[in-house]
Amino acid sequence: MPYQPSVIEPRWQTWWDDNRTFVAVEDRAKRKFYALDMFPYPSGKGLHVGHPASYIAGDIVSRLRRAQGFNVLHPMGYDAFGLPAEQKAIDEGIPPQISTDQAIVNFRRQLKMLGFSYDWTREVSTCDPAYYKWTQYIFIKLYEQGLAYQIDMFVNWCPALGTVLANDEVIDGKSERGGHPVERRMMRQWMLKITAFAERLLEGLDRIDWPEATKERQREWIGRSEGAEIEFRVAGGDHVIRVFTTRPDTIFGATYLVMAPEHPLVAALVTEPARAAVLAYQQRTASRSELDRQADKVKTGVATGAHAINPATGEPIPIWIADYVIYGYGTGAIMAVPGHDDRDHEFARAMALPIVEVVTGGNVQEAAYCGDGTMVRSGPFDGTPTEHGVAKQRITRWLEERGAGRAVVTYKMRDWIFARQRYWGEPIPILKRDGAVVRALTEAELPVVLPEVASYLPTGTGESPLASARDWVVVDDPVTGQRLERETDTMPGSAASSWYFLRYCDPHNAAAFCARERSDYWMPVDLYVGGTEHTVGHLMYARMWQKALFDAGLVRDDEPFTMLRHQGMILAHTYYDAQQRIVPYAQVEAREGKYYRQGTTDVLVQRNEKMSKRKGNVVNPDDVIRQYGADAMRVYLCFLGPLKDDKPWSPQGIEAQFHWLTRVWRVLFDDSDTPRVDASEPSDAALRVIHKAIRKVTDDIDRLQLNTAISALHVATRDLTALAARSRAVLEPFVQLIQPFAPHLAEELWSAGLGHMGGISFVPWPIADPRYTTDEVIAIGVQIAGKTRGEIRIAPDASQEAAVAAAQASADVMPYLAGRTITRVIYKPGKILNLIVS
Ligand code: ANZ
Repeated sequence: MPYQPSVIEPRWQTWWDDNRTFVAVEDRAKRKFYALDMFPYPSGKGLHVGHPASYIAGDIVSRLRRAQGFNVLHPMGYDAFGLPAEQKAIDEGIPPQISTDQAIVNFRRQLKMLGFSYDWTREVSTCDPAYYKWTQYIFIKLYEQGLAYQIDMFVNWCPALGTVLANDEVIDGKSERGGHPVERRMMRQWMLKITAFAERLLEGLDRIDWPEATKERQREWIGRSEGAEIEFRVAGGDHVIRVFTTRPDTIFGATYLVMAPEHPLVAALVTEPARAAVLAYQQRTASRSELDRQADKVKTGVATGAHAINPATGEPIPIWIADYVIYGYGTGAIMAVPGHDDRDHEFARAMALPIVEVVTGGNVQEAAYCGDGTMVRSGPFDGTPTEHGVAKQRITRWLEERGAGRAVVTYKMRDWIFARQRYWGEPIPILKRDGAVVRALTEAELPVVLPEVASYLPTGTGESPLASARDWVVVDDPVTGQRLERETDTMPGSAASSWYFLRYCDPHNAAAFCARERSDYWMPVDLYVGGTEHTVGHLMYARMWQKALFDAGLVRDDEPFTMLRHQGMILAHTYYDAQQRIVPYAQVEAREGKYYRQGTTDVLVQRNEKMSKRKGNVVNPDDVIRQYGADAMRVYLCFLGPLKDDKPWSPQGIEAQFHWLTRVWRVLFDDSDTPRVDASEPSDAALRVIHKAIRKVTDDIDRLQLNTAISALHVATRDLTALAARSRAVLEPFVQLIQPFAPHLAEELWSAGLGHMGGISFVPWPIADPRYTTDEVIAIGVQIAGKTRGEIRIAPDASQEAAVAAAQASADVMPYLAGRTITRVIYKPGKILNLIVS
């Protein structure tokens, strides 16, 4: 019975299931460890190798922590609502519930094949009414806190998808999914007030162990700006325009004022002669996205004919509208200071508006000067330096005393659009009459279950397909005694994933989304592994929900994820022939650096690319496991490189890892597959090998440096093989070190090779004995041109560089090297160093 993954892997998976090995049970006497993976969207295509690349890391840490005595929660589930299932329903007529269930069956099978130590009894699926009842419940909690509200607003409307999209679902004016054009449209939308948490979302980042780049992107997305809100009276009327500025110290240089075209005051103050041009400009910008507007090279705009009084100078300045001013940011209006702001400078040049220097340091007629300097042409402030914000503070106070301004903090982030006009999502649990909210449902009325509909097609009117289920929509409400209508919008994809980590703590609770004592025990998550693409979506939303639940007294912690790590993308080696055609792996023959040969003539170029069906370079986990086994796949994905890097999958690489696992097998079994283990005393050399490996592998898993942990295990395998180690005291810890990476093989070796019953998962993790991990030092002779001249004390496996350096530093040898050059080195580690000099 040589190493046969196809035989042992299914056997151990069944054994783990039968023995409930990974079922997590709350136990206050034990320290807990919560390892969370970003749950997959169960697509019809099945698992992508990118999924295991991330899940393996969390599994390895979970397995280490279990052996270290932690009570580990390691769950898995499905983020099952979403557009692809709905698109399939439209295209193929298969109801989303059915195609999603089929996909889940396939995902579960594939995940189980990989030997993950998930507690499968805690599996959740977000489209299950028993789950989304609680998503609806949390929505109601948010509504009760004033955090869910409706507003008429400009939204990203995608006609092709028939739905509104969030800003992060729109890329370059096109929908992220499908690449359809997106336009601006005024619609009534459900919103979540994430902006109310801006300051806390920033502050919390200082308390969590996340990659710095990820924190920085969240900070940028929140976009905190300190500045002032300043009031400009409109000349000849009662209107007041408020502007937001980060440079109040430049107010004496504000030579015009610009409002966003959609600013509601525009209609009230526009003069008759300008009205037609203003209207035309407003219509033109209405359909443009914010991104496009800000990217414009050439600034456009029109004058309203009205004027405002600069509160600092008392002078009238013209009021313009221009689309470089965004309605949703600050106050939707700016004081334009062309001398010191680039965009204002461009605009002033284009429209021939005056440019005034109020801070010294540049030539403002040529270009805006944005640096610090001394205030000039600024009345009582002349001579004030602008550094360190002193001038800003003084001028803000001065304006405040005159009732014209105040210090404010503004954030770039917007509230979260929380409605989709689609079918396959959680119905929003609200009853309305004539479009206005009458009441939120109560917990007892949940879940609001998705009705069956005749057509999943978007209605195109902006209403979701649910609107056509009239029997479901119309409710004779016992509470109000009125005939009401259900909200027909559904929640966005990011709703369910904003709290799933709480449900895992208490997945079968029918009376609460998660009992407080359960979340108190398991939360916060100790290790969360997932991709960077969720940085400003899911990872931000989940933090907000946690804070809202914290405020409602429903959870203890206000940050859900203590430690976060990212995994990179798995790329594919793709081979092209001279005609740029893709060549299948099987036809690729000899390798010469970056070039490969097909048959005898063609030279192929290999590139690392994103896997895609179209390129035919997608790696299917089923095929890999069938050929090499799950353990080889797990080990290979770790060995590819640092977790967070993008790295190419290579078919040759996995074969090498399969061969390594075969050698691991041979450490425990001889050629006739008889266990080698005996009760002999271990040799010093073998103890050194194993204890060094224990130290390195443990440290590396802690730091998620899985590739170097595998290298250390390669070395240990080689050395134990060379030493023909048989001692139980060495072979047992060796198999334990293999366990997190290749758990099926380790279980087999633990039972068949070492004669244990009861599995390896909870056997206490070995501890490195420092007596065997500190390097041994021995004396070796140093010869100069064959004559012994002295001795050096170095490790028996020290490198040649280290040996030469030691010789050069030795008092005995040094005189023989003075003024000479070493021309050749003959080094036998642990024996002799011979230096040839000239
Ligand atoms: C006058 C000024 C003078 C400005 C100057 C800058 C430099 P951040 O840092 O991104 O917050 N601004 C304010 N609201 C805007 C809006 N709705 N659309 C477009 N631009 C807007 O930038 C704040 C600055 O961006 C504000 O300060 C304002 O221009 C502009 F020498 O006011 B400033």
